[in-house]
Amino acid sequence: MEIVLHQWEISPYCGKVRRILRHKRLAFQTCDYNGLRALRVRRLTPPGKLPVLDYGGTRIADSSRIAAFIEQRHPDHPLFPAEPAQRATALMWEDWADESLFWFEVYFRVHDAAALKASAASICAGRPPWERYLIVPLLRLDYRARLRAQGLGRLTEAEVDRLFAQHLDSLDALLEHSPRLVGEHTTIADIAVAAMLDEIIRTSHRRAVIHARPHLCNWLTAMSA
Ligand SMILES: N[C@@H](CCC(=O)N[C@@H](CS)C(=O)NCC(=O)O)C(=O)O
Repeated sequence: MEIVLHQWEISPYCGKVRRILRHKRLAFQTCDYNGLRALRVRRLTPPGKLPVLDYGGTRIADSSRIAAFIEQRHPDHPLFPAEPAQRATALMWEDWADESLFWFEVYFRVHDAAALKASAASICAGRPPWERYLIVPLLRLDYRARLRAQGLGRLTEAEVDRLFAQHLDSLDALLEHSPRLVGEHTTIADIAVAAMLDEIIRTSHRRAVIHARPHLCNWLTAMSA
């Protein structure tokens, strides 16, 4: 079965799907939409968002739908706990990572020149250099507008840092006495949260505040093993 992930390397949702496929021990190829190739994403799926997964002849968009699809086809190494309350908790974590933590990642990317530069290098890799001068300002403008609509974009950087630190403290406290966010084994909860933190670690100097939390740090290391 050929599996192709249509992605941007730096998209945390695409990172989430890479983690899902690795967790399931599934071989896959990636197809990047860097630079102006991004214009082709709408041909893959009308919402124009990535990740999109081609699984044999089936095309699935959206990381959560991809997770559910893969779980159904490959039940070994489950992503979703069988016990109903644990399953519900894992789904809530996934939603929190996708809908809340994601915006911190975006904020730290577009409000920091160094992080934006590192992201630009990835999002324009393999493309003619001039595309970077077109795409990066557009990306910055677009995501700053989305952040304002979402709400975080109206807060000062100090306030966003305070809220982020509070989330990290919560994660660190929860992980002090538990090896994973839900139960003993890796679930979609761990994968979704780690995928968002991965991108902050990759491009932002905020990686230091993540690494300062020992239990969170141990969990991230265990998750990457
Ligand atoms: N709910 C979707 C969100 C995907 C998403 O927002 N992807 C971003 C990249 S991080 C995207 O495609 N942005 C392009 C756009 O919104 O035009 C999922 O879980 O896959």
